[in-house]
Amino acid sequence: MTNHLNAKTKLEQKLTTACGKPLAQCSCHEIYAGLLSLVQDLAGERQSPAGKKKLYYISAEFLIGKLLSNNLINLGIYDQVREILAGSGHNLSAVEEMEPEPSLGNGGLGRLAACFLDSIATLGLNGDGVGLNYHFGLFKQLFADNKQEEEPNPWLETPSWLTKTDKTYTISYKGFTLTSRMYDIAVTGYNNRTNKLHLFDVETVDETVVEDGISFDKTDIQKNLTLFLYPDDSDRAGRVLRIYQQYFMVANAARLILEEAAAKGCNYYDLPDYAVIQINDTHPTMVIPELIRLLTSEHGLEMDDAIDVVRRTCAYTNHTILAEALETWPMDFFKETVPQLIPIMEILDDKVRRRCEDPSVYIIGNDDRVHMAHIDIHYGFSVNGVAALHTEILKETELNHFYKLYPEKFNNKTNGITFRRWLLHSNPRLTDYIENLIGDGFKENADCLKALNDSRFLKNIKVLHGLLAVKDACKQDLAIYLKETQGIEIDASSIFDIQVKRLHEYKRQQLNALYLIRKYQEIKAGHRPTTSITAIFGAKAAPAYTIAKDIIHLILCLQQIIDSDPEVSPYLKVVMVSNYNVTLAEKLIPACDISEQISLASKEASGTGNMKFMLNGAVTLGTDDGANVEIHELVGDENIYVFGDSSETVIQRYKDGDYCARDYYEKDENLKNAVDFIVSEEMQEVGDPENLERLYNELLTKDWFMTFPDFEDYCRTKEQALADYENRTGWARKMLVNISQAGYFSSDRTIGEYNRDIWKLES
Ligand code: H53
Repeated sequence: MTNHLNAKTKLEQKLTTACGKPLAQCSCHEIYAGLLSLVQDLAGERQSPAGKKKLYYISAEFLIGKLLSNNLINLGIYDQVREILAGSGHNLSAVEEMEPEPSLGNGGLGRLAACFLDSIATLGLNGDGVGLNYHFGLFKQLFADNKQEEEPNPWLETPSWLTKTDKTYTISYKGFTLTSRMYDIAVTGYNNRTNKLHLFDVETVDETVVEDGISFDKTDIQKNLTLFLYPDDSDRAGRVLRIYQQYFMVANAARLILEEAAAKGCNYYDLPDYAVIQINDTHPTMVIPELIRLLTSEHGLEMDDAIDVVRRTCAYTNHTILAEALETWPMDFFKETVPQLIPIMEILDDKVRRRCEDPSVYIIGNDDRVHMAHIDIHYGFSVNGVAALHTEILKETELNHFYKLYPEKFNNKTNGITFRRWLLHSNPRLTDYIENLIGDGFKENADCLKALNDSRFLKNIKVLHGLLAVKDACKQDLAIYLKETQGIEIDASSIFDIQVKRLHEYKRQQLNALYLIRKYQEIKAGHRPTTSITAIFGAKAAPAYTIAKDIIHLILCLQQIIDSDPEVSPYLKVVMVSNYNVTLAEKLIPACDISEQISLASKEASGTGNMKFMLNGAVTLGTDDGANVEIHELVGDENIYVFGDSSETVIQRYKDGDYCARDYYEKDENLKNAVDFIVSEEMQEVGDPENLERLYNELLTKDWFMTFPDFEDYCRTKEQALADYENRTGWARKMLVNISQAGYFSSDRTIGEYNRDIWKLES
C-alpha cells in the first residue's frame, strides 16, 4: 500500500512537471498533452535491447486507434492516473476525448496489424511495424440526403504520438526522386518491452492540394503521395498512384532493414539471421524485388544468392480469396513508375517459367500483368491464411496449384485480438465483473477466461443477472454516447443487433437490410416483436464502389422511413452511425446483444470483429465462414446462431455458374416483397430512384454474393435468436459461455504461433 502511494505520488509529480502547472489548473487538453509526454518518457525507458534477429511487419494499414489509454494500461499506470486525475477534478474519459484517432487504416487488415504490434511487444519480441504516414487517412464519412459523402480525415496535430526522426532516404522513380523521412510511434507491450511503428512520409507532401471533398491531382506525386490511404483507383492515374505509394513504403523499409542488419554485423548473405519480413497482404510485395535489387546492385551479391537470401527472409500472409483483392498490375505501370524493378521481376518470372509449365503460377501472366501474390508465394518461405477454413480453401482451391508446388510453405494462423484494448480498455465494467469471479489472471493470460465455463457460474442466477446488468449498463453508455456525439437516440432496453465492418457485398449488409424490410412489413401487418429491436450498422464504402454506396443509401432510407412511422418506430429502429472507426467500435461492441457475422460462406477470410463481440458477451448470428467456424466449435451449437449455405455448397455453386437470383425471388413471397420494397413509392420518396433501382437490378440480375439463397434461413434463425433473448437467464448463460471461450482468440496466442512457426525470434 505504501509502495502504491509512493508510486502514485511520484507519478503525480512527473505528470505535474509534464503539464508545467498544478493539475487542477489544467484544461483537459493540457492534461492530455502532459500525459502524452509522460507516456513517451516511460515507454522510452522500457526500450529493450535490439537482439540479433528482428521482425519487420510491413503493412499498408495500421488501424491503431487512440493510443493514450492503451498505453496507460500497458505501462501499468491506468488506475493510478485515473485516481490522480480524479483527485484534481479531472475525468480520464474526458481527457481521452481530446485525442484524435489516427486514420492509418480501413478495416480488419489494419486493425489486425495494430493488435499484432501490441502482442509482439507484450510477448517481448523484437519487432517493428513499417508503413506510411497518411495525413488524411481513408476519409471521414458524412451522410447527406441519405448518402455517403467523403471528406479528408486529418489527424496529425501537436502534440502528437509521432516522433520525427532524422532518418531520411532518397527514393528513385522514373524521372524524379523523393526524399523520405521516418516518423516513429512507440508501441508499448503489456508489462513488457517497447517496440516501434515506423511511418514513412515524403518531405514535399502538401495538404493544400486537396479540394472539393477528397479530390486532388493524382499525378502530382511529390505533393500527394502520403495524403490518403487507398486513393480512389477508379481511373488509371489512381491505380498508378497506388504503385508509387507501395514502392515508397517498401523501398524505405528495405533500406531500413539492410541498414539495421548491417549495423549488427550482417554480411548480407546471412540476412535471414538478422531479419524476418512479414508481408501483410500483397501491398508490400515489391519489397521482394527491391531487396534483391539492392543486394545485387549495391551490396555485391550475385543474383541467385540475393534471391536465395530474400526467399529465406520473407513470409506472406494472405487475407482474402476475393479475386479482385488479389492485386495484379499491368507491366506498363511499372515501366512508367519503377522501371528499375522490371529486370528483377523478369528474372523471377523466368525462373518460375523454367520450373513450371502451368501459366496460372507465372509471375508475369500472359496478360502482361504482374501477379503480386505469386511473387510472394514463389519467393517467400511461408504462406499463411488467417483462419482454419480460409487456409483450407486456399490450399484446396484458390492457391491449389501453389500448394502442390510448395506444400511445406502453407500454414494457418487464426487471427486474434488484443484483450488489452478490446476488454480491459473498452469494457472496464465487464473486466471488473470477470475479475471478481475468477481473479485477474486473465489479464495476462487469456486462457484463464475458461474458468468462467463452470457450473458455479453457469447455474448461478445471481452471476447471470449480474452479467445482464453489466450489459445493460454498457447499452446505456452507448445510448448516451450516440446521443451526445451523433444526435442519435436509441432505447437502451431494446435488443442491440449490430453489424459493423467495411461495407462490401460479400459481407452482405444487404441481407440484414432485407430482413429489416421484412420486419418492418410484418410490424405494419400487426406482428410486433416482444422486445423492440435496434439494428445498428457502421461501415464505410470505398468512394468508387457504387453498389456499396447504394447499400448505404438503402439503409439510411430505411432508417428515415421507420423513424417517421409511429406504427413501427416503437418496435424497430435502424441506425447507421457515421464515420465508423476504432473509437466507435470501442463503444458499440461492449453494448451488443447480437453480433451479425453474415458473410457469404467461403468469402470472409477470418473476421476479427466476431472475436471482439464474443469477448464482450454478444452472441453471434452468422454463417459458417472464416473464424466463425472456430467460434462455433468452441461455444457449441447452443451458444451461436448459424445459418445459410456451407462454403462447399457456395464454392460448388460458383463452379457450376448457374446461380439465378430471380429463381429464388420468384419462389419466396417474403423475399419478393422485401426486394420490391427497395423500389417502392415509400422508398422513392426519401431516396434517390437511380441508386435504389441500380441496387434492385443488381440483386435481381446478379446478386454475385448470393444473398437470396440464404434469406429464408437467415430470417428464421434470427427470429429464433430474438425469441431466445426473452429467456434472460438462458441468454446470459450463452453470453458467459462465449466470454469463457474467447481466450483462444487472443492475439498473444496468434503471435506466439507466428513466432514459433515463422519468425523464430528470441523472446
Ligand atoms: O483482413 C482481416 C480478416 C478479414 C479480411 C480483412 C481484409 C481487409 O481488411 C482488407 C483487405 C483484405 O484482403 C482482407 O476481410 O476477413 O479478418 C484480417 O486478416
